[in-house]
Amino acid sequence: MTYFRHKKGVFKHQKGFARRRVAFVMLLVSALLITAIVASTALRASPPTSAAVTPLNVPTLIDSRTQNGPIVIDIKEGEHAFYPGVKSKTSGYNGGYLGPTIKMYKGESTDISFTNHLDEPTNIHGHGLHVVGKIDGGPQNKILPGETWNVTIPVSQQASTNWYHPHLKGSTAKQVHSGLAGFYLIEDGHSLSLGLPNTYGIDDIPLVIQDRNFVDGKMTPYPAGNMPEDLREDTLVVNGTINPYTMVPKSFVRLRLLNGSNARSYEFYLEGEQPFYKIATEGGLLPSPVEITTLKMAPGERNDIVVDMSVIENQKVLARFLPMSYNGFNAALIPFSESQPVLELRADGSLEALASELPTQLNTITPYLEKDVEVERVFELDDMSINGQQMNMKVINHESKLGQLEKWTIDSGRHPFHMHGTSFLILSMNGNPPAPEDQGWKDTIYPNGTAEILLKFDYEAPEQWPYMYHCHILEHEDMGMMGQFTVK
Ligand SMILES: [Cu+2]
Repeated sequence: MTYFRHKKGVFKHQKGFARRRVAFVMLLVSALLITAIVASTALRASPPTSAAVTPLNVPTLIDSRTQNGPIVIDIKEGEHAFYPGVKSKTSGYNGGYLGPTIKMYKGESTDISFTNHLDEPTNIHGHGLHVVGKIDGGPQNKILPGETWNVTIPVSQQASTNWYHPHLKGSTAKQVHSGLAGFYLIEDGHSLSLGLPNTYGIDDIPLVIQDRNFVDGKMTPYPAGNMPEDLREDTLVVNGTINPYTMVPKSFVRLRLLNGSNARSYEFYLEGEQPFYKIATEGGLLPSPVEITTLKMAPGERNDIVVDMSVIENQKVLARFLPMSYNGFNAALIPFSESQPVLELRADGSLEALASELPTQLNTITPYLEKDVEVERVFELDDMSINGQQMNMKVINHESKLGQLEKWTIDSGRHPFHMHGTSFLILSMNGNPPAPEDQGWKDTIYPNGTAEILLKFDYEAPEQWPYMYHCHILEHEDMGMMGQFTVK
């Protein structure tokens, strides 16, 4: 088995069958496309309504302000019951699957001590953090079995929803799939003064969305041997629970959505296409809440949304499984899955309604101006490489200057693009200005075409500890769809 990577719309096939297979697929496309559209339409009309029976698993909260000494995180193999009573072999941080949510504050430092109890190297990347290369946790930064990585994170960025996960070249996909992922939440004085829902697990709920396969209730382990082109599985898993519910106050409820899947993109919506509010992108709060009815998210992206639970008893959050590209040709090549439940919110009048109003002003974002751009770079993602090059640990692909405004044109095709060390603002998406809900700070983007972004780097990343840019389909990243750069 080999992987054929010379065309967009990559698929797996046997050597020697390329031409015949392509012709066969081309013949199938129109029929499948029609089927897919019909299926999609039908699914939109009838979302899943099966009652949720499992209480939502909410990761343990570790608040950095309550710690005496470093936060201790043990990285280890374990077990986790996705379905009640059926245990799967998994990995986790301080537990069987996923890890604690670590809350940090702007202007303060957080000490964390990560010990690797696995029988293979791992590392910890702070996805979304604005920190120097050495703390960022790129592939150079290995934690060998038995070793401890002590890190002090100086938090200088605004309130935002970020996450930590392994980032070793070649084993990121497998390790994240096994359960290694957790939230870093950052708050600041402003975010805490707004009156947004922020009671953890009650009206401020982190949700990591993943897809997994199960046989007899047990999670299928990551495929051994040949890595799949990209791993898309059939069952939606939310914080390690399937079809969960949670009790919430009769008020506004904040959901911090993280697409922590290896390769799948989703479109989130409420049952009946009820409106909800998007209040934050990856790097911080939006200027104002933006009312939307659907929200697409690629791997690595985070968005905070607010659902009004003041007048309804029950609200289901659902997700459509998106094809490889949001639109077009590839749609027919990937089996369409039905919409699946993310979370059932059940209003409980006995819980104190903490956030009865949603502020109309959330944040001030001073836009970067295109006229101030000093350097332009282009990133073409194709053929499992970026600008025709695959990741080479010994090659620095470019050098950025501290504080210099850069414009990056990202011709990403079907690949979500992420860079380390900073947040960017979108200048254009496929030739259009960003929609209001996309006019926030981001670090991961899936334009499904071409985007222009503006960004600058405020922290150093020398040759020993460079920053990465890469496709956030983890299999693609592991196969080399990644580059590295310094900031000085
Ligand atoms: Cu990719």
